[in-house]
Amino acid sequence: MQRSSTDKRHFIIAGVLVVVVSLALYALLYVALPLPLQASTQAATIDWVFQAHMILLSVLFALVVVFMMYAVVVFRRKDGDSSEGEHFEGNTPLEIAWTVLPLIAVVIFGYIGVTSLRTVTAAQENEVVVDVEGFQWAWAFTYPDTGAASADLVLPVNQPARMEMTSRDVIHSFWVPEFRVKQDAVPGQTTVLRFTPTVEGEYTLVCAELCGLTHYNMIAKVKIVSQEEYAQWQQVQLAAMGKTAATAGSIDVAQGDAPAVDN
Ligand SMILES: [Cu+2]
Repeated sequence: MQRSSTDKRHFIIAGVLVVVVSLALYALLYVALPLPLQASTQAATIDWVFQAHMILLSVLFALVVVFMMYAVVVFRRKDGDSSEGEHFEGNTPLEIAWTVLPLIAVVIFGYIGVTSLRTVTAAQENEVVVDVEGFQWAWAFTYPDTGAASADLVLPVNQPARMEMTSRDVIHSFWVPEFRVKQDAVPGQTTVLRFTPTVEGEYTLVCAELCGLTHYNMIAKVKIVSQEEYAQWQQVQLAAMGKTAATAGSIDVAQGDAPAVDN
């Protein structure tokens, strides 16, 4: 009886320490590893999944390290004690717990991953389509709706965008950290990346796939602007290319149907 009540006390103390260390570690990670600006609707979903994993990591770290350090410190050999430790074998409830609980955690996180991926990649109405071509070591953007072409990626705020991507040479990867989503551009294939920018401003598109000598400098400017500025920019691009909006086809996507913003 005496024995089991002491065991219980050890478990309660270690349990409280696990909770405290988990919270402290998560707070530390949250402060020490701040995420970039959240500038797309997809970013909110991805950040939620990311933070859920950070919480899980904090708890797992605390669970392992607290019990280990507690045993090392509290059950250390006392001075003058040269006796052998107690021998014991097996603990069925504990073994069931450490098999079933991780299994449940894996299934829950698998479910969260699949549903979040479906949300992030879902097709949306009124998408601005941009053909993106990656090549060693730059990016080219063309707008099939108007025929405009640019070395900068310009998109209207709060309107879903769909990148139809390919590569001229080797595999590249389209990544704007503030939008969170990332997708490879593969020679001979068209890959698709969707995001809805939510904050006007200038961002940097970086290649996230090691692709050769100046991979580090394979960047492009991304400008998220209002619908009006976007329409104007399209006109300017077309004028510079010797086309007009009238001959280049419809520019209504940009000007007319301003999207119903639902974010
Ligand atoms: Cu690249």
